[in-house]
Parts: sequence; structure tokens; C-alpha cells
Amino acid sequence: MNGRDLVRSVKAVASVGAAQGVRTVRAAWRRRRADATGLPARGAERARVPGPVEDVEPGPGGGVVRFSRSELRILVAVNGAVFWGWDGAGPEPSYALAGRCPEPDPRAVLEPDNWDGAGPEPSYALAGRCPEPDPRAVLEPDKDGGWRVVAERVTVVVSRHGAVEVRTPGGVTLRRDLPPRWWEPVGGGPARWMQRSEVGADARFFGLGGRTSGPRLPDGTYRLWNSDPGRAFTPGDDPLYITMPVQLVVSDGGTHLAFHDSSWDGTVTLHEGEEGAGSGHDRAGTSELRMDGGPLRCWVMVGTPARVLLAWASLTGAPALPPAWALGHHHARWGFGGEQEVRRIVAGYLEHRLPLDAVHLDIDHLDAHQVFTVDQDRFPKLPVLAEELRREGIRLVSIVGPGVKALPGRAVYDSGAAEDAFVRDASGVVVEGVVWPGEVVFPDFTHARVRAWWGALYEERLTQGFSGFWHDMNEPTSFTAFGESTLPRSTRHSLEGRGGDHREAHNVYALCMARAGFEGLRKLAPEERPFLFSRSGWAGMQRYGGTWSGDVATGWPGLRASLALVMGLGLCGVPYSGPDIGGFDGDPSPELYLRWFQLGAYLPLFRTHASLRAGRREPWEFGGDVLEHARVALVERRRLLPYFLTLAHLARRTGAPYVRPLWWAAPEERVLRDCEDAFLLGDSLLVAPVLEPGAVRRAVRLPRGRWYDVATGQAYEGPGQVLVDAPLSRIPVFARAGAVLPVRGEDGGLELDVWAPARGRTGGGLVVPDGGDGWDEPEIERYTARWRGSRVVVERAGEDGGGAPPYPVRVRGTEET
Ligand code: NBV
Repeated sequence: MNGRDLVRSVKAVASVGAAQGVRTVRAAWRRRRADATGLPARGAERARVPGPVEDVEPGPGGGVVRFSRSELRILVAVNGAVFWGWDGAGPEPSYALAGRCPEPDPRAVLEPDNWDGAGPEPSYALAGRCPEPDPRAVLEPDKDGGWRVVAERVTVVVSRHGAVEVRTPGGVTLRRDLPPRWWEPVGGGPARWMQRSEVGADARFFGLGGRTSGPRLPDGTYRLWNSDPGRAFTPGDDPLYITMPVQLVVSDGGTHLAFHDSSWDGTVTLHEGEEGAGSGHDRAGTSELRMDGGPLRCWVMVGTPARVLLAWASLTGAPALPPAWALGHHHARWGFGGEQEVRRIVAGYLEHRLPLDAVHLDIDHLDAHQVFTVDQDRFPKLPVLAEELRREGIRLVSIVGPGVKALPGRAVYDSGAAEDAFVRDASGVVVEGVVWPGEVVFPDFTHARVRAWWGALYEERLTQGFSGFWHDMNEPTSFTAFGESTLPRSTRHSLEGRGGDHREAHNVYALCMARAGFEGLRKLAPEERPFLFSRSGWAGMQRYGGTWSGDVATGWPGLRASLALVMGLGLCGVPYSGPDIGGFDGDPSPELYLRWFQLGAYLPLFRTHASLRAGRREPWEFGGDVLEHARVALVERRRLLPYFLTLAHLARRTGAPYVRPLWWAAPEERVLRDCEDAFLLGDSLLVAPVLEPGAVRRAVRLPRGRWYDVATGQAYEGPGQVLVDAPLSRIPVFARAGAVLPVRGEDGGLELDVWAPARGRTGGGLVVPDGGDGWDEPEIERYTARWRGSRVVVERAGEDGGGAPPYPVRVRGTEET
């Protein structure tokens, strides 16, 4: 143990109490022992590169290129997605893709997202099919002894030594992956590998999962290992709970997404390029990926951002559609203490006329912190409380952690033990870690049988009256006095029968837990869409639900990080997330709380939450002004609910996140790539939160076109930067000229908010009406808005020539012509 470990260990002991502290010391030693004997010793390694090309074997969508010391498989799919894999790696098995190949979902219908300029797509179900090779994509000789595959949307060129270039149909190189290098243990075992890639000198990197310092990722090294930082995090803390080898790269030449499908520990080092100011000496941007193991294989998707996210969702699965109530306001707290306090909070919301849709119960409602139990003293009649809340239109959401108290005689433990559900070390002993209940064991969610067992346990939660689930501590975290706060790397996992250890299973543990919960709920309550969000996860997690920020630190930097996380995750295909409003750990000033609240009102998961020891988070605890302004934000969120629901449906059908960076529809506008303090909410709104103390005005960068300040009705012309009022009562929000937005009218019915198009232009919008919380897939309604004389007329677009919308319409902005 070194000095730093010792300090951490003392701190850990102090923060968790003496008994728990002793457990964490014991667990740390156990982990160290398990790994000392259970992992192969690191011995001599042999380095290898592919060597020169020798021959090729054409196949569907591409083929295999053989080099003297490796081979490269290339496949271009019909939707233009490119796959390549070294050393015989194919697309499967893959946790990112899993769940996609069996049974196509007949209700998942792909809809072209015309509103972002992506043209019509061939119709394939997002979560439905393995990517078909493009029959027209053939391997042919290229210059200098290389090979290439030319397809409609992309060209892939393989050099004589194994560099892989992805080019647009116009011939612009978007990415050049240099020949990889492997280090193989002489005695056998998984090889480490490294690959450097080059992108345009002007390119910007986004993604890599949930990162605090984005959404544009600054130069630096990012680790790919899901981690609980162990304390509230601030910008720069890295890695966090969700890491993904997914990068979205935006450059003048086009946008592309690259996904290196290996779940092992690794790092990505990013360096933006530099342009040589016309001298012709540009320096390319670089990404260097180093992995401790796993297949060296990659998917690359090119096109507009909308098209890239569509291809990504068709590969890894459509985002789960949250029930409508989950798009409302949630109030959570660690430490409600008991039923009476929950009632008091709910009464506060009602009394202050503040909309509330869900209350979350944290670990303090459990019996001694044990999963799937209830503390009967504090919550003696949970189903009654749940029913009472339900009558007020408020749902209950439960925390669920993976650690099961290791105590024979407890129902969950006993049934899990009977099922042989818990992970073991290399010598066959069940691994014990430490979490809230004390010593715990961990289910192996990489085993289908274990997932089925776990999924059935949610029945107890449903019986208690819970409607939604909040997966926590699933990196997985196990408290430790020193070293890594997770399972021993030597821990054995099924990995769907292939067998392996925690080095490979760690990053997909939470993804598999989410699958277990989701599939269990589908069986237990088949009529309702499950609502689940998970702290940790990996590529593909959107199939089962969303996520949240985790323990973001109270403070202005934490507020900024909240937005970075939500935007970055959306670009990795996880559209539903949001922060702990007010931050997790401290006492926000009224101003900070309010600004966080105002931002949260425009993010998919709109939830106030805080730690046991943190200050209050109820809107009425910060004085009359804050209460008034928070009410405005809450009421506006409720008014926008039909718009949020439409965005949720569009995310499901097209992969487009609700929250998008400003460059989404104009990636060629360079200044937009660097804009991190505002975002687009769908196609129609632009939200400019206040992220600094004391600000009552702020500069807002507007993309091309006319934008209306929704509070004042004032029109602004983009592209450009404008200075607008941002009084404490609101944050600036703009509507795109021509937008048709579904909103909730005073009587609860649907209405259309329309913003006049600029003269001589037309506008429009999509509406997906609420089809209930079941599995109905309501049809998309399309509306157009156009000038007729001095009026703006809104019509439903349809095969039968259109007609008046079946909803009341309110047109604004007509006086601005
Ligand atoms: O369950 C308690 C907390 C929870 O409130 C929070 O949202 C999670 O991110 N949980 C972490 C465990 C303990 C954190 C110190």
C-alpha cells in the first residue's frame, strides 16, 4: 500500500463507519489475493504488426485482405456502415449489438428524419436486423498494392501495410486508421493492442460516453473503464460511470462515428489537429487507442449527424421509449427518512401548485440497505402510499443496486445461491465485496439464466407499488480501503457461455443488469413500457433505458458538467439523461439551484436529487422568488410535455437525441462546433442556460435562419451571436422560424404552437401524439406552416392532400415581417 492508498483508506474508513471500514480493508486484501493467483502473470511480450499485404478473398460487402502476419475483414453494410476487424474478428459476439439479431420488433419502424436534411432511408427496423452486407460493395485493387471497397455512401481504402481509410463518396478522407500493433504474451493469452487514427486538421471530437469536460473533448487521455469516482465529481474528473469506445468526429469533410467494439480496459488519447493557415502544412487530428485486450474491430458510420446517429441506432438498438410520466418532473432524495416525509414533500408540491410526476426512494427505504426489501418501520405501508400518490398522478421509482447481502436466510441471497447466480473467483469461491448492506455478492448478469432470475425479482418492487427503476452502484462498485473500487479483475463471468473474467465483463456489467431488469419488467408487466435508468452502462444501453449524471458536485462547474454529460451521451446514442438538480452533495445558493432547475426543465430527465448530507432541494426552500421562477420552469416543462414525448418517439425511430449540440444541423459551421453553453432541443428550440453566477444577460450563438426569443417574441437572424436578457425569472429559449410544436393546452389537450416562417419560406414540424404507456406506436403527424397573404396557415401533410390540424393552433411571430 503506498501513501496515497493509505490516505484513501483512512478516509474511506472515516466516511463509512468503523465496521464498514474494517470490511473494506478485508475486501481490498481479498481482491488483491484473488488477482495475485487468478490472473496470468505479465511476462514477456512479442510485438506484431500486420506486415505487407499478400492476397485477398472477396466476400459479401467486401471480403478479407490477408497480410503476412494478420488478416483484415471488411464489410460495408447496406446502410453504409463500415465494419472492419483484424485477426479474424467479426461483428459478433458483441454486447453493443446484442439483442438486435433475434426477433425483429414488428412495431419498430424506421422513419426518415427529413427535418435534418437526412434523405429517406431504406426501411429497416432500428432494433431489428443484423446489418446486411451491401451486395454492390466489392473489393477491388487500388494503387500501390492496396485494395478498396467502393460503395454508394462510402469508400474504404486499405493500404499495402494495413492502414484503413474511410472516404466520403466525394473522395474526402474522414479517417485514416494506421496499421495496428499488438503485444502478445509469449506464453499465450489476450494481446494488448494499439491503434492510431488520423482525422481532419479541423476535426472536433465528441463522445466517449459520459465525460465532464465536453461535449467537445479537449486534448488529453480518457480512460475506458467504468468508474465510481467515490465522491461528487467536478469537470475534469475522469473516467466516470459510463465509458464507451465511441467517438463522434465532426469536420469540414463530414461527420463520422467510430466504435471500437472491445469492452476491455483501455485509453484514448485525443489531439486536435492544426491548420497551417493556408501554408498547406496542416497537422491532422489524432486519436490513439490502447486496449488491454479484446478484438480489434471497428464500425465507422459517415454522413450528416442525423444519418450517423440513425446508423448507430440501427446497429446498437433503438432507444427505449420512456412512459409519458417519466418526461415530467421527478423529486428524489437520499434520506427521506420515512413515509411521513415523503407525504410532506408531496403535499408541499401540491400546496405550492408545482407539477410533480414522480418521487424516487433511495437506499434508505430498504431494510438495512438490502435490495428488493422495504424497511417496515419507516415505510410500513408502501403499497398504500404508492396508491395514494398514484391518485395524484405521481409515480414511485425505486433504487436498485446489484450487490446482494451475503447472508444465508435472506430470500434474495438464498434464491440467487440456489441459482448459482453469484460471480466466483478463479478458484471457484464466490466473490464477496462491500456495499451499503455490508458484505455482498454480485450476480453474473452476463449469464442469461442469471438475468432471468434477477428480472423476476422486480415482482416484489411492482407489488410494493413502484413504477420505475433507478440502477445504482453498478459499475460495479465495491467499497475498498485501497486499490480499485470494483470486483477483482480475475472474477469469472459467463459472458454468454464463452467464459472470461472481469477484465472483459466489467464495462458491460451494468448494460447486462439493465437488460435483466428491462426483460424482467417486460414479462412481469407486459402492458407497460418499463422505465429504467442506470448509472453505469456501455454502448447499446439505450435499448433498456436512460441514465443520469451520477454524483455531480454542487457548484457552478458541476452545472456546466451536467450539460456536457447529457449532450455527450446523446451523441453516443443514449438520449435520455439528466443531472441531479442542485448538485448531489452540497448546499446550492438560491441562484445556483434556480439556474440548475431552469436548465433541467429542458433536459430529458428532469430530477431534483441530493445526498443524505446535502441541503434541501424543494423549490420552496430557497425563498419566494426562486419558488416563483421554479414554478414557471415546471409549468413550462409540463406545457412542453407533448413536444418531449414527440422527441422521445423520434429518438426511438431515428436515434436522434432530444438534446443536440448547435452544430447538429450545420456541422460545416465551424464556430458552432465549439459552442458548449447552448443546445438544440429537437429541431424547434434552442436553449441557452445560464451557467455563470450573477449573469442576467448572456451571449447566444445562433445557427443560420431566423430565431424568436420565446419570452419576448423578438426575432433574430442567424448565423451570428446575439446578446439577450436572461433575468433570474427565465433562461433564454429560442424557437426556429417555421417551427410547429405540440404543447399541452390549459385544458390538458394538445395544441400547436407555431412560429411564423420568414417571408417566402415554409416551415413545419412533427407530432407524435400520446399513445399511452403501453406499446402502441402512434403514427407521426406532419404539419406544414406557410404564409398565405398576411396569415400563416398550418396544415396537416398527408396523402389525401392535407387539411386543418385537429388541434387548436396559436401562431406567433407574424408581426415580425
Ligand atoms: O444510494 C445513495 C446514492 C444515490 O443517492 C446517488 O444518486 C448515487 O449516485 N448512491 C450513489 C450511493 C452512494 C453515494 C455516495
